[in-house]
Amino acid sequence: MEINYAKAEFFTSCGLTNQLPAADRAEIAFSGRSNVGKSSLINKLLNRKSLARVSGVPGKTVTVNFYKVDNVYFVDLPGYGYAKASRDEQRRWSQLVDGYFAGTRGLRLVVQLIDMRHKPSNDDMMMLDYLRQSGRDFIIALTKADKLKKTEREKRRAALATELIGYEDIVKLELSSQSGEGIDKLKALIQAFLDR
Ligand SMILES: Nc1nc2c(ncn2[C@@H]2O[C@H](COP(=O)(O)OP(=O)(O)OP(=O)(O)O)[C@@H](O)[C@H]2O)c(=O)[nH]1
Ligand SMILES: [Mg+2]
Repeated sequence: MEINYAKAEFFTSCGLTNQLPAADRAEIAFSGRSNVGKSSLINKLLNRKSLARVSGVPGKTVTVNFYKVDNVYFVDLPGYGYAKASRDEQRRWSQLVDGYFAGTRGLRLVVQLIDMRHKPSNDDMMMLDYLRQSGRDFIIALTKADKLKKTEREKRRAALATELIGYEDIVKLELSSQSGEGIDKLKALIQAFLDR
């Protein structure tokens, strides 16, 4: 069944694993470092200006946010790698994310966001490794592509081929929540994983 993106609403925000909603439907999760564009991408997919809160202050809230999109949950995972996060906040992040992935949930696909402009951070590489080890299906969304001029983009594309060594088999999509580039392709992929 084709997802009806017009039927979208905020569902719940969880700061603790025991607050996660019942795993009663398929889920698509969005993961990536703080400020990479997770909330912006969710808003773009849902064609809503500010359903998912776009952060002015990154790394402030460590929560897993659930959106109900038709009969699927879109899950906005807390961003990692925020330089100013305290140890306490980092611990809360790990517990929450581990708790989310450890649960028996209807997770169909993780969209792992990486800023196309920069070399993936150590945290990005750790997250990719974590996803690979977990055996989850995931794809890589290269965000903020609109910020790169044509030649810069070609350079970054070539560099990423070596920076993301070991992930040649993973689908990579160049995206922009600003211009809308790649959004239809991402929707088609999400649909394919839901229909599998
Ligand atoms: N130019 C451009 N800016 C973007 C894009 N996506 C996000 N941004 C900007 O990047 C900043 C962070 O975006 P968010 O969507 O809040 O990022 P996030 O990953 O949800 O951040 P956290 O919630 O802190 O983890 C905002 O200023 C956005 O406007 C994009 O595709 N292009
Ligand atoms: Mg966000």
